[in-house]
Parts: sequence; C-alpha cells; structure tokens
Amino acid sequence: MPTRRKPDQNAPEIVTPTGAKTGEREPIDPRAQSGDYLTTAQGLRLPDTDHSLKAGRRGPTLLEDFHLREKITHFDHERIPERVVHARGAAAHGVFVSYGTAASITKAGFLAEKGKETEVFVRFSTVLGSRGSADTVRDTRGFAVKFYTDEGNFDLVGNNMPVFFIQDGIKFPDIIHAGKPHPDREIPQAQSAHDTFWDFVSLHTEATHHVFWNMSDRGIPRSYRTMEGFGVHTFRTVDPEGGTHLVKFHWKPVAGVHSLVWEEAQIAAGVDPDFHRRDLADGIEAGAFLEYDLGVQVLPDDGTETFEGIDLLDPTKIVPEELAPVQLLGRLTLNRNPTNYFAETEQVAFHTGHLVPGIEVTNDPLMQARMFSYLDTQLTRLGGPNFSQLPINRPHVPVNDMLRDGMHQTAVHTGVAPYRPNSLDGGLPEVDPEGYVQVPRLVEGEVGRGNPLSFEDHFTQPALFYRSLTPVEQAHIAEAFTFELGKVYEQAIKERELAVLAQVDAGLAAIVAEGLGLPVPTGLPEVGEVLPSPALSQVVEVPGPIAGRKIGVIADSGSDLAGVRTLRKALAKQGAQLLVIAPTGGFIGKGRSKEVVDRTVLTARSIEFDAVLVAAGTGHSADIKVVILLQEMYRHCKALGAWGDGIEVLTGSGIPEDGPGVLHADSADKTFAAELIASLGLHRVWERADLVMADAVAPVR
Ligand code: HDD
Repeated sequence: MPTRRKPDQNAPEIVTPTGAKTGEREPIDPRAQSGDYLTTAQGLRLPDTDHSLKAGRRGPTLLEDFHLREKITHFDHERIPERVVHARGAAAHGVFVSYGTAASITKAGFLAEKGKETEVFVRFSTVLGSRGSADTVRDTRGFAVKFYTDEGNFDLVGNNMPVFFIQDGIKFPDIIHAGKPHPDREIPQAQSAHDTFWDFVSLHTEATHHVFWNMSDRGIPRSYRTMEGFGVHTFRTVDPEGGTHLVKFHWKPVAGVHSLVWEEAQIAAGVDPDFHRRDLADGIEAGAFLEYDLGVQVLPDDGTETFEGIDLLDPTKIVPEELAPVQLLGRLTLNRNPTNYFAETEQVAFHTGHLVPGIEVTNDPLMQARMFSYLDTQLTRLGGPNFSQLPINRPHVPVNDMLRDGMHQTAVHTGVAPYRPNSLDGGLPEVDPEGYVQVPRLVEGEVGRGNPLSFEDHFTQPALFYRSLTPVEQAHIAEAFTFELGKVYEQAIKERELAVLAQVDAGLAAIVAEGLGLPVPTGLPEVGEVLPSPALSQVVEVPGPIAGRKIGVIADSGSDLAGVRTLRKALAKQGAQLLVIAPTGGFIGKGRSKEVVDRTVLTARSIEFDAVLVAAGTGHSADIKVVILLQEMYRHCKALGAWGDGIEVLTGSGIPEDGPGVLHADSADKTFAAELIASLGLHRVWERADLVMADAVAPVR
C-alpha cells in the first residue's frame, strides 16, 4: 500500500532521462550521446566495430556476437513511416517577437505582450511527394509553425496558399489519393500533372480556386524565404474582456514574394533536388536569416460568419486584402538550423488542436476534421501516444498531464494517483479555472450531411485571383494548365477541365484549349466582372531586399579581381553572396589578389544564381557549359551583366548586348553594383518572359 505523504512534497514529478523535471526546459544534448569512446547501447566500450565475431578468420559468424546483432537490429528499424502528406520537408528554429498590436483582439500572451519573445520551430514542406522527392515541383507548400509559448504550444499549421482544395475534411483522403502517384505503377512522383488529379479536381469543382493558385507562380516558389504563408481557415480570437473576433492569419515574407519560372523549377528538380532546403540551411548558416511578419485580417464576429458576402467558414475563399487589410502582429526570424534532421524535422508533430487561450477554431468543416487527424496520424508515424515527450515536441512550460505509460514512455513519473480528485498525491494536479475555456457558442440544426448554399459558388474567386494578376502571371497560369492537362491521357478529363476554365474565364479557356488542340467550350456561364485585388500579384515595380540571393561571376586568372572584390563587398552589405565561377577549381589570381573558386564551369548551373556577371579580362571560352549557363539565365528572366571586355563573353554566347536586364559598365564600380542590386531587387526581367514559353500560351509576345 502506498503511504500517504505530506501534500507539499507530493507534487507528482516527472523526471526525464536528462534529469530535468517535466516542464523545465531540458538541456538538450544535441548529440544525445556522451563520452569519447564507442560503446554499445548499454555503455559497454568496444574495441572494434568493423569485424564481426567469427570462428576463425574465414568464419562462420557467431550468433553470440551481441554487438553485430544490436547494430544490425537497430539499423533494420531506423525508418519510421513518412508523413502521409507533406512527407518532404525542411525546418529551422527561430524566434517570434510580438509587436504588441494584438492586445485588443486576443489574450494570447505571445501575441498580446509587446516585445515578448517566443521560441519557434518551423517546418516547410511539399504536399504530394515522398520524403526523397524534389523540392521544386509544382505543388502547394506547407508552412507549419510551432510556437513554444508560456501557455503551452500553439501550432499554426498553414500553407503557402490561402485556400484549400476541398471544403470538408471528409474528402481529404480522396483528394490525396487522386494527387498521389497512380496505385498501379506508382508514377508520377510529386506532381499533379496526371489523370487522377485532374479527374478529381474537374469533378469536385470546389477545388478550382486552389488549382488556380497551384498553376500560378505560387506553385513554384523561389525559396522558403520568399513565400507567403496562410492559416487558411478563419479562427476565432478572444480578447481579455471576452470579446470575440474572426481572424485570418497571414505570414508576410520580408524578402517579398517570388517564384521560379517553370523551366527553372524543372531543371532544379534534376540538378539539385534539395534546392529549397539547401537555400534555407545555407542562408541561415551565412547569417542571412529568414524573416516574416505575422499578420491578421480581423473580421467582425457578428454571428453571420460572413464578410462582404464571403462565407468565412468556406476554406476555398479568401477575403481580399483591399477589403480587410492585414494588420501586423509580430516578426518571426528563423536563425538556427536543426542539429539532427530525424530528431527534429522528421519527428516534429504539428496539430491544429495545439491551441492557447485567446485562439480558437471555428466550425469550418475542413478544420473540424483536422482536429482529429493530426493527433491520430502520429500514433502510426511516431509509434504511439508519447510523441509529445520528444524534445522537439515538448512544451517549454510545466506539463502535468496524468497521461501515463504507453509505447516509448521516456518520463519516470512519480506519485501514485494519476487521477483527480485524489487524496494521495496531495490533491495534485489542480485544475485552473483560468485555463483554456472555449467561448460559449450556440450549436443548433438538424443532423445531416450537406453544405451551406454559399459553399456552391466555386468560380467567382478563381476569376478574382486570375484577373487580379499581371499579364505575365496570367500567361504562366495558362502555360501551367496547358502543360498539366497536356500530360493527361483521357480526353474526357481535359474537356471537363476546359469546361471548368470556361466558367471561370473564357479567355483563359480559349488559350488552354488552343494549346491542347481541343475545341473551346461554348454556351457556359462565365463569371462576370469582379473587383480585382492587386495584393494577389507578386510582380514588384519597386526593388525589394536581396538578402540570401546568390550572384555568380565568371572569371579566370586574367580577370579584374579587384572589381570582383568591390562587388562582393557591396552585395554582402545587402546580405547577398557572390560566387566565383572559373574553368577549374582551386584559386584564380596570384598572391594577395588570389580568389577562391566557388564553382567550376562544370558544377555551376543557372538555377543556383539570381544573376550572373562576367568579369573584365575573362578570356572568352566557347565552353558549351558557359553558353548554356548564360542562355538559361537569359531565358529565365534573370539579370546578366559584364564589365569591361567581359561583355564579349556574353555576346559570344548569344546574349544581346542591349537585351533587357543586361547590365554593362566600364568597371565594377559602385554605380554598377547599385544597378545590379536594383535589378536583383525586381527579381526578374519580365520583358523576357515569353522566351521560355510555347507560342500558344505566350500572350505577352
Ligand atoms: Fe494537413 C500534415 C497543412 C488539411 C491531415 N498538413 C500537414 C502539414 C501541413 C498541413 C503544413 C505538415 C506538417 C509538418 O510539417 O509536419 N493541412 C494543411 C492545411 C490544410 C490541411 C493548410 C487545410 C487548410 N490536413 C488537412 C486535412 C486533413 C489533414 C483536411 C485530414 C482530415 N495533414 C494531415 C495529416 C498530416 C498533415 C494526415 C500528415 C502528417 C501530419 O499530419 O503530421 O494529419
């Protein structure tokens, strides 16, 4: 029989393997190992891990070789199931600092308190591909943020698009089955350009708005640094006086919103499948931290759950920023790479149900289903119910949850009464009346399956999106539809999707139909005039920041290396990096003017660079790799430049000297650097956009 203890000594303590009591911030040993000697899992020192224990030099191997068996057994079980969606991801640690501007809409301390710093972990991902798939495929990107707040963990599990494919979570398995590779041959990997995807979305036309975002430049982001994020659903916030507000969360990247061009994305998928995760890790390592502002659109919680006729419970709808501006609440800075991919990026478990007082969910039927799925999926993926104890998932506040035992239990719980009320463990844990209490909301209605009528409008908002974009962005959408549907085998599916497009925008349908060689659907009602939302366009007219950008400079030992150094300095001041590309590795130049070669002509590929320059004095090379590099840069609408006689290398590779975005100067001086920085700040030279498009879909030509 357990003995009764004095209440003040009775608090049930949970002691973790590292010795910290639960709730205290654990001193995480990133290596999860200590000592300088190789040991078994039991701590036994080993003299040799390269030879199994054999009877004689020529074997056989003995069953008693416990080290061999332990090593192989553990290896055999190293893999855990990858995420059923968002399997491919990359992550970073960071900090969120509140501007204090949210105090009137939420009591959540991490948002309301000015200057409050909260640790975060962010995982970016693609949706459709397997863990080893390429980063730059056309897809939605996950943008999942875990805030380790003083009131427990809050997860904002969002995407880089503000709408979702479906309105009700019950269809989630269906859209994912349709988007994933075909079940017979398991192809294609990580893409939507196939029959089952287009079959589904043409039959479930609520997907149209999200499909438009996928087919737009948003489907192929330049980097995580230049990606917007959205909480998608409408959330309910509760202020300190108990007032409620409906909000939509936005992440606004400080570096602006930018994308790849489609050919570039395709090349990158082969040349550097790790393109986005490399950029994320390299940027942080170089000190060019990623920054985003968290903002909200605040909408009145007036009982209608609509705003200007837009149903706020429908996750396929946006509220244009012109109608409800995004108010900024704080800044997120990603400043630390994970130490171990598996322990952190793979094992992190996000959940829409990880909420803090002041932030609540709404009746959005997509969100309601998510509230079940995220907890449930971890049981298989992380092998049981104790995944919250993994260091990356552990809250940074005391945890006293009365949850006990189970697979992979790492806590050593004390006390005898994990129930309440109890009289044995001093009555602890107590409940806190100030803890998370949902605001009362009235629920009524007949039980049944079905949607509100307002969920039936599937086409107005895709039209709003399409018509708010610039011609070049619209051309990219036309190109993407034509490409993807061109990969579909079944003509009936293409025709059905063309009919969908015709109901959104007849002009777009006509371009795509022509590209597919199919008749333009006629006699269908088209969305009438819409009020455009310029905030949806990502084309900039004023140069933005260039931190994290990479600029290549083609040079050799005869080049003007002083000029290279001037440019490097000017670019470094902006957080951008200059990389020397030379015919062979090692160094170029001599003595104190020696320069390290960062890339050889063989290892450099255009996709890595945001601009490429040719230094004065560089000997003209007819190397096909140089020609391909420069021509791809030109086709992909990126800045090119040269100083002095470096221009001859450009023109010798077929780049017109007076082409748009081709910079040249006599020397690599400050003026040249400023011109380059401005050109990089515009992201692309869109005047060249049609160079990389088929005639049928290049209306800008
Ligand atoms: Fe989901 C993962 C985002 C709808 C079920 N989802 C997952 C991740 C992100 C999103 C970013 C990866 C998290 C990570 O990096 O670990 N999901 C969304 C958004 C949605 C959405 C923005 C709609 C607005 N998801 C959604 C629905 C369901 C799920 C409707 C099921 C009913 N999602 C899951 C999941 C995943 C997941 C199966 C897979 C791995 C995981 O959760 O941890 O539970």
